[in-house]
Amino acid sequence: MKILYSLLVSFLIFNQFAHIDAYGETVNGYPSSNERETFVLLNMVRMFPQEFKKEYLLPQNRTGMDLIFSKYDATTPLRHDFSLTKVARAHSRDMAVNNCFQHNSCNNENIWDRFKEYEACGGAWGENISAGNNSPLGSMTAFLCDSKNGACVPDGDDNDGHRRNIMSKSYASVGSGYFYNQDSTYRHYYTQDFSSGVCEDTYSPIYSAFYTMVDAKTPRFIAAYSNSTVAFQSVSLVFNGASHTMDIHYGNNNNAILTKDNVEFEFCAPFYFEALDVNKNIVRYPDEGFLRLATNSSCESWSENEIYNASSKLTLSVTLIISLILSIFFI
Ligand SMILES: *[C@@H]1O[C@H](CO)[C@@H](O)[C@H](O)[C@H]1NC(C)=O
Ligand SMILES: *[C@@H]1O[C@H](CO)[C@@H](O)[C@H](O)[C@H]1NC(C)=O
Ligand SMILES: *[C@@H]1O[C@H](CO)[C@@H](O)[C@H](O)[C@H]1NC(C)=O
Ligand SMILES: *[C@@H]1O[C@H](CO)[C@@H](O)[C@H](O)[C@H]1NC(C)=O
Ligand SMILES: CC(=O)N[C@H]1CO[C@H](CO)[C@@H](O)[C@@H]1O
Repeated sequence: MKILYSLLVSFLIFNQFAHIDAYGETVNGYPSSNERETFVLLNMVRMFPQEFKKEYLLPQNRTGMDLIFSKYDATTPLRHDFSLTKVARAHSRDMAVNNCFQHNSCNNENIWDRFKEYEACGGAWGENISAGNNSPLGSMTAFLCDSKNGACVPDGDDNDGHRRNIMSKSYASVGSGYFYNQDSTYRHYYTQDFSSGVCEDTYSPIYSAFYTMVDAKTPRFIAAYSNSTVAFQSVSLVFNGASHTMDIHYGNNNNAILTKDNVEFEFCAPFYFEALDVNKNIVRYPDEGFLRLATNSSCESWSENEIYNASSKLTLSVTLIISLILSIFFI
């Protein structure tokens, strides 16, 4: 009996932590849907700044938009990092709940002390915060514009700190945090936390992949693929069980932003991405489980099963607690 329950407990514990070595899953609610969208947009901007500017910035016709990216070159995509996502979410939450807007915590705890509490593998850190935007794309535009007196400032201006952080070649990983509180001054709070280090040893040529909402009912699926030696042959979106080949939107088979439009909207539908490389290896993103077309909080951005089961996490935790109690009882 004792051995049986001990085995059960270690299996369940192993199962709960197994995701941490994989890439692209959600662990304990990190990252959320909004945070995934910000992450894929970040890599889109870093890998193809000129193309992003032409497609998403210039049509907004704001003064100074044409001066953006006159100096900053395209650079490598960033990897997702859980500890950075946690510190970023914690800060967005702090600002939303305690209603402040600053880099230090609302109780004035120093920003870098907050980083040290969560993350220990970076030599250089940076943080961008924005508030009040109701979409990740809106928040990204505000960061890239770095507006002063109503006009976007040029690259290299004293006021271009957000854009400089986003394009910095010193960073290797990022976490984006988002928190909403309708009773706070700006309601939507975004934090991007960057690090020169990579805490988790998880490599995938698909650095990030998700979707952005073109309008309330129109998703555009986006995948960022990068490997200078191993090109992809094709990248697919498998949406609701049906496979769709994605198009190279920017770049080439070694370094690309791929997109898929015109997939019929279905709330909470499961999907994942799959790259077939020239060596015939298949890379799945996320490694395990399914992403979700989650336009509101009643559907999480990732689930272990294709058939969404909001209660499955709770069931697992309850089983774990019961088996722990039982194993203590039997020791
Ligand atoms: C951009 O805005 C300016 C002034 O606000 C306007 O004169 C111009 O026609 C606009 N251009 C486009 C392409 O919309
Ligand atoms: C490209 O992919 C190969 C095989 O997965 C991997 O060993 C290599 O480190 C990757 N190279 C780069 C530059 O990411
Ligand atoms: C979320 O969106 C779905 C589909 O539009 C809708 O049926 C559901 O009521 C929404 N839930 C919340 C909490 O807004
Ligand atoms: C969802 O959870 C319930 C309750 O634990 C379980 O009975 C059911 O089999 C689960 N369904 C799926 C599809 O995982
Ligand atoms: C901590 C940090 O890197 N903050 C930067 C975020 O962006 C602003 C731009 O307004 C810079 O001034 C900060 O240094």
